Amino acid sequence: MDLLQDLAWRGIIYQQTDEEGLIDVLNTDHISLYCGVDPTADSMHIGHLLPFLTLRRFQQQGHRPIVLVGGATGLIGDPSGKSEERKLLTLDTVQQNVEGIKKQLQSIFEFEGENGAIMVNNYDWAGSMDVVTFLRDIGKHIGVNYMLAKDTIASRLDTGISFTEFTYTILQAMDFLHLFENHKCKLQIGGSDQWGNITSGLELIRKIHPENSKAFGLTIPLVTKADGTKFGKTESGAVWLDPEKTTPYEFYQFWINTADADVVKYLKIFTFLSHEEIEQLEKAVEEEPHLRKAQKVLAEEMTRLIHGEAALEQAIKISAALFSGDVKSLSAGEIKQGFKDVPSFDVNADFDGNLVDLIVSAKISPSKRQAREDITNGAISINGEKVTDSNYVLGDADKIEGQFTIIRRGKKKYTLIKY
Ligand code: 383
Repeated sequence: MDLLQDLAWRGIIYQQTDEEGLIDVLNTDHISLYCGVDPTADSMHIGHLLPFLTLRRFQQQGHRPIVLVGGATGLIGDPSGKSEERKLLTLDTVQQNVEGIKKQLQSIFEFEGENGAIMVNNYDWAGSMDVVTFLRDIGKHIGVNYMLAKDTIASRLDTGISFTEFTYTILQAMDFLHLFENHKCKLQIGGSDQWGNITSGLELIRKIHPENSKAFGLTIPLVTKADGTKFGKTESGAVWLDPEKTTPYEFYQFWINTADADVVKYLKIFTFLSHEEIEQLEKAVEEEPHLRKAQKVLAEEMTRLIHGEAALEQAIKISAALFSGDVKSLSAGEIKQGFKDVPSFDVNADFDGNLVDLIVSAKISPSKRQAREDITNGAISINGEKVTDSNYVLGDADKIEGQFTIIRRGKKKYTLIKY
């Protein structure tokens, strides 16, 4: 099975220009291909992952990926999929964001070797282009009627679109042209929202190089969930690749919580597992869904890919500790990850260790009386161990690395005490 067949099997292809042509080119040659990301934040989230993982599939087959960070386009704002004009980011913010995103992309690709990835920033060519050159050499080739017909622009004509955002698609087209001319880049891939921008590039290449304009576009479907809710969102917002924003434990949990109805699809599009391995897991979902084998493998593969082996081991350890309630074995760093969304309480400097007082001030039990009752009833545990003495005084041994005590009331209600 060749690369495009594999992509089709995985469900990674949505739209394509000239399918036959691309098959021909890939069969005869190794190519360079690209995908871009705009630095609208200092981190990517899992919504960005799929096109870049797809670039990696091409790299594994000997092709050269070009990853483009939009230092220039990020200053303009892609109207695709947006119903309102974007707020401009400052030059400083965009430059900081570029650095964050570059670091993340660096960890996803191999930059050494014959088909090592290349990282480019469109600010390097678009940032200094003068307006007269832009209008004469680029703008002259793109018809306004052609632009108005694009979904992303047509859908904004009622509510309004600035000339700035209207022009965005030409900037992205210029990138494709630049990479076509300077890196022999023949293919641009992106999410389905990028179809209009990708085809603008092909239009520009065709106009400027009519004799030799073999270039292609391919889009990837939007990742959907069987229950109709939006993929990649949790109660606390987007799932970021930056471990400071979404800890590796949270990242792992996100994938573990995949529904049975989605998990095989996600294994296909997000992981590099073989067809056989995925088919085995598909069987496991059908025959023994309660074991959640497929979810575990998905979570492991993704966490290892983005955060590395050590962070994965930690995420598994934290998950097991939270599941069994045996939290004593966790380090302070692991507690920070695992208890990020749990209510917490900072003790005062004059706190004398009295458990009943602590439970009341941390709002674990509503009154002293109730607190004593909860303790004697065995409803309270400290760092995973039941405490039934209502006169208990917390000591240093109850402070994990001098920083935390985990108090649990009942089965699940955790509170993180911080010193
Ligand atoms: C800029 C200049 C180029 C080529 C691409 C770009 C960025 C592009 C864009 N992409 C999205 C982004 O940056 O806005 N105009 O957030 C997302 N991508 C990828 C994928 C996706 C798209 O980075 O569908 C999801 O992640 O294409 O929304 O020369």
